[in-house]
Amino acid sequence: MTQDDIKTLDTPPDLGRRKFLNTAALVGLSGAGLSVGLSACNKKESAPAAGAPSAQGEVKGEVGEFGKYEVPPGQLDDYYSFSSGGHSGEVRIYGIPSGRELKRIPVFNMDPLVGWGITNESKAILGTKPNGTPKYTTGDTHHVHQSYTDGVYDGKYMFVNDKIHGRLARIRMDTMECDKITELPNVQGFHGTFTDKRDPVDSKINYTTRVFCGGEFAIPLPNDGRDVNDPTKYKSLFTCVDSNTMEPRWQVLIDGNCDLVASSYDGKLAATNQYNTEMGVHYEDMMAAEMDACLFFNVARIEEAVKAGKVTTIAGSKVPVVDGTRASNKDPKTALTCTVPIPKNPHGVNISPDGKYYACSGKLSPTASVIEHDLVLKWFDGELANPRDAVVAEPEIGLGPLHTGFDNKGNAYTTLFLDSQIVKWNVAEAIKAYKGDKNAKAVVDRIDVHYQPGHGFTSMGETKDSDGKYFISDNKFSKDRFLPVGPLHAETAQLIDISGDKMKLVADHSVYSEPHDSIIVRRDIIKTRQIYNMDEFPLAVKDPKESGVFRNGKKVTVKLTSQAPTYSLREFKLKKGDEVTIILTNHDKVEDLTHGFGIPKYDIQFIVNPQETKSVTFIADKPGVYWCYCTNFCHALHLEMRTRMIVEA
Ligand code: K7E
Ligand code: CUA
Ligand code: CA
Repeated sequence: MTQDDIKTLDTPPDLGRRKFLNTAALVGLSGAGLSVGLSACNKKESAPAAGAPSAQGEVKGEVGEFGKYEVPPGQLDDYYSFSSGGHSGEVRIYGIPSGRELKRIPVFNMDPLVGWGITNESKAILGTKPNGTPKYTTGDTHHVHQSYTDGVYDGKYMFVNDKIHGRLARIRMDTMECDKITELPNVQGFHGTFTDKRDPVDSKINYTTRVFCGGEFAIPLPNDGRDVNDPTKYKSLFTCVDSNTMEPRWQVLIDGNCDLVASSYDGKLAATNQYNTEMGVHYEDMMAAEMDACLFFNVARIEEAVKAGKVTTIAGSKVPVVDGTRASNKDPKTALTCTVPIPKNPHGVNISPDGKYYACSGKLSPTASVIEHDLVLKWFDGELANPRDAVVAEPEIGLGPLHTGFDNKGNAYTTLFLDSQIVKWNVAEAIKAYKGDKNAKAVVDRIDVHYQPGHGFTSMGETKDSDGKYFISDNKFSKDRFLPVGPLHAETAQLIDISGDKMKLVADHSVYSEPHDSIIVRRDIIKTRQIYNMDEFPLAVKDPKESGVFRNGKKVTVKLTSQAPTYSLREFKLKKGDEVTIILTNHDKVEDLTHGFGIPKYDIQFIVNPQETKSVTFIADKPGVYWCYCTNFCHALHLEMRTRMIVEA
């Protein structure tokens, strides 16, 4: 910053900018020969024309109608949106309706800011190779869902899958940090996941105990080089993970593949759509059949079978596996699974908030199939001969239907990938039409989105408390909607007001690739902590006086604390070849007072939040002086917050 820059800060910046923008907008209009537009513009007292930059503080006319969706400076959003970040491997948190990005939670990726994949604590969660580096450094998060108590989010945990390496992560909602990661045995392409919404077996337990996980890619089991050329030996597994221990409880061997997963509100069923009932290993083969399926799992029967020991195991894993293949589950009275035929290559299965219906869309069919929960249960009781009769509606809704969200008035909102639209349709009307009522009309409204939507979801729509206020369309392409930033475009999460009869597009939120799937959660459900408790960390350096260098042969422990704007050690000495563990405890108790710790040339960087302890281990293989400095701006003397690491030759 030069002295000139500092001087310009004295003039209120808004005033100058506003003047400039108004003039520029007018010049732009007259330059284009739009004299009519210009006079209209004058009447509205400089309301910005479409395409012209709008000046701060002058939202009027067309822009003004969106005012009620704006969150003024200093005010808070009504909802959180928790979003999987796709192949970034992380989870993001946004405020809704503003679209403000509030946080990124590193999960399956590396993150130098917080030190994820760098600190010993994060590596213990991620798992490591024998050389101490993280086992995997890539991740692909697809679906986020929170823990439930009796059908509504309880604010305890969030779960997210990693498609690429078949892992499930748990995020604590009080700190919004990942605390456990489980790798599912014998699963490749772990795609859909859903927490159960109540315990199906013990009626006294209302809270989430299970997380269901669908394996998408069928592989030889075990996948150790045998049977690679025999596709008939390829199978998928549907896994249940205990949400408390994060250990896999059981797996179900199935034909075909799992894709998305849904769980029922009574805890009795879990469902997965199957697009590859053909068991094709080549692209064309997966589209050969006219009908694929939605596969239902009878959770109580599976758990009984596991208890009774009717299980096998697959080499390399101790997790009990039950047989859910079609050939072994023909008798409804004993079946663990029920196959409901659904038109061509469905994608997405979602349950309505009243717990009655699943919507499963045929990606290559313009339909959404409505499956009645109670009729699937009837099939399991032997009272419904044909599982296809559990389908009670199949409205034609548009091209490329994928995912469905629900409001609190019986309407469904489905993303249409090929049509680039959201279609609103009424479930009860669709059922009437399916029964032959000529006057029934399923489709209520349509709205264009920009462009090619993937997931779409309603506010609180995955809970009994669905409130019918907002829908977000997570789009796969943004093309011309934002300032160009090179070949990799921003992606869009478009906010739609669904509270009225007509859907109304109210905001384009730009998102860094990729806004894969999200949930919108009422803010009162989330209760976070502002600081840690020092006692939670076994390694905590509780008193700055405990600081120092502690040597045990070549193994050296350096203990230090931070308190703005200093570290407890001004310097510390090591010898070349030492295996060093640095333990840093942040003694600041002030909300938001985070410090960092970076060591040049040693590739170490992490932060410690108030009252938090973190550690790193490395070999001091480079002699010299290394200024370890605070990376997180914390104090007027932040730049002075350093300690000197001296590595003696
Ligand atoms: Cu949720 Cu894309 Cu992973 Cu549909 S899947 S879009
Ligand atoms: Cu401590 Cu910057
Ligand atoms: Ca198919």
